[in-house]
Amino acid sequence: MQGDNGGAASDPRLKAWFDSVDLDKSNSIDVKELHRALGLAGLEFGMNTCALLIRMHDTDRNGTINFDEFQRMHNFIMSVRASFVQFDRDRNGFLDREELIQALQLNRVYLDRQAFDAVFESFDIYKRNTLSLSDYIAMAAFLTCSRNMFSRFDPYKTGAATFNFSTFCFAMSYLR
Ligand SMILES: [Ca+2]
Ligand SMILES: [Ca+2]
Repeated sequence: MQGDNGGAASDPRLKAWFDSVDLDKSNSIDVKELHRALGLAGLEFGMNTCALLIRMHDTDRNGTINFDEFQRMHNFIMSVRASFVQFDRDRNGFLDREELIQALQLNRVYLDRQAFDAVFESFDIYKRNTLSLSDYIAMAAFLTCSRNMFSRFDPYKTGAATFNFSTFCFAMSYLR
């Protein structure tokens, strides 16, 4: 589920899109600009998800997205979208639970059934028992950030970590 950042030459169409998204011409994209732009692109995200997408790509940690960071965000979204299309076998624009399990396995995300159901239900906000592309991208961002945050608490990759209340709140504040 990670977007790939090959450092390829930038796409002039992507730069044109970035400039059109950057309404106040600050050379950076803030959460409101991102929310509006993704909505225009048909991706309906809550502000929290837009903020999470910014946090996970904000390499210089200034709270906004410059063009380099934007390219990596774009790559992430496109790679998640490609996996959505691949697993939406009946092409109805939604992933059901079985399709989602396969998609996660391909991305080497292994959750037990209780955790899988909890994650699925938290992103199936309209209780349709399926995930739309927007839901799926939001979930992929959450899982990618969860994995990154977990690995900070499991530096030797034992598969387990210990949290106290402070470190748990620290981790959760990055993910909300
Ligand atoms: Ca801006
Ligand atoms: Ca930044």
